[in-house]
Amino acid sequence: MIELTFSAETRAALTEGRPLVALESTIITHGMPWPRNADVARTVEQDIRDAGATPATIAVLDGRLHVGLEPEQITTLAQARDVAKLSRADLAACMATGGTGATTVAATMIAARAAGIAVFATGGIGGVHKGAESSFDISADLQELAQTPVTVVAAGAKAILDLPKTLEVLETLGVPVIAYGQDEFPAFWSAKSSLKAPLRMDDPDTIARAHLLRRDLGLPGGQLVANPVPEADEIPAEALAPVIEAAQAEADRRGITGKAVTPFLLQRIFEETGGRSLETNIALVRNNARLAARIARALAKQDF
Ligand code: PSU
Ligand code: MN
Repeated sequence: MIELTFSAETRAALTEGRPLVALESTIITHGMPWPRNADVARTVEQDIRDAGATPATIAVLDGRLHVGLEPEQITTLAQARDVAKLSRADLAACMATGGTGATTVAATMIAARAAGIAVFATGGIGGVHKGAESSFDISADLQELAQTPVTVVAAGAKAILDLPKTLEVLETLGVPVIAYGQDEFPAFWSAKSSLKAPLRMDDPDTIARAHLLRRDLGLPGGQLVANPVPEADEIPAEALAPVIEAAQAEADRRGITGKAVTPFLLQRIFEETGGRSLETNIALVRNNARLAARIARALAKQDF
């Protein structure tokens, strides 16, 4: 078994069988600017505590895989430069070389599973990028959802992605995509996408039950819970579409590829919306953290 490094808080919760929620760290290092990123990381952790669960932010620090970070480790990571963005392909390599890296959805799922944490909250998952028919840019997050048994709460997939293709790939991979409390698949900054989600659930207990039933059926993989951003915080899809299109065109022009694409687009959209996209991003991550905590509690208390 892999050796994990726990924070005092996560170690106590795991020992006592209390509900935990995993959190990724790429959103801190590559998704939001300093110093707001450190602030948000701490606030989201507190949201989870307030909702009755224990947060476990995941990252690789000097080669060690941490499950739960101490407050000063979050601060250090949030302002570190040249932190690697780790997915399934490079998690072990970073550890082998004693490096420091932030975990994406895929790598966070791997670490959560290793630690015995079943629920994970993030902003949005990676997916099929626009133009994937020529670039082949499909996030490893989708494959991970197909093979690692963690329930991931996200605000859908980012509108910078090709959402219909993302849903098609998730269907092919057998990943349950569950819209929370509405029929439509949410589009990250917007609550609606005009695409119908394959599944809908309206309470944490049902989501927890489905998680356990998949396990009992011997099915690999997790579930994607698509939780719409609260309406008061959303940016309507129409307002965002031209901004996204311009950012994507610039990325193409500048030849930006691979794992640099998502951080580049997020940064450009942040600039072009005068920072409004960041406020929406923060609101939806907090909303997802609260729902994830409720699902984790439902899982911990019930023996379905
Ligand atoms: N959600 C956010 N901000 C982010 C990400 C998600 O609100 O920065 C990150 C996640 O870590 C996700 C990654 O796994 O973007 C996807 O990157 P890629 O498209 O390169 O797979
Ligand atoms: Mn990619």
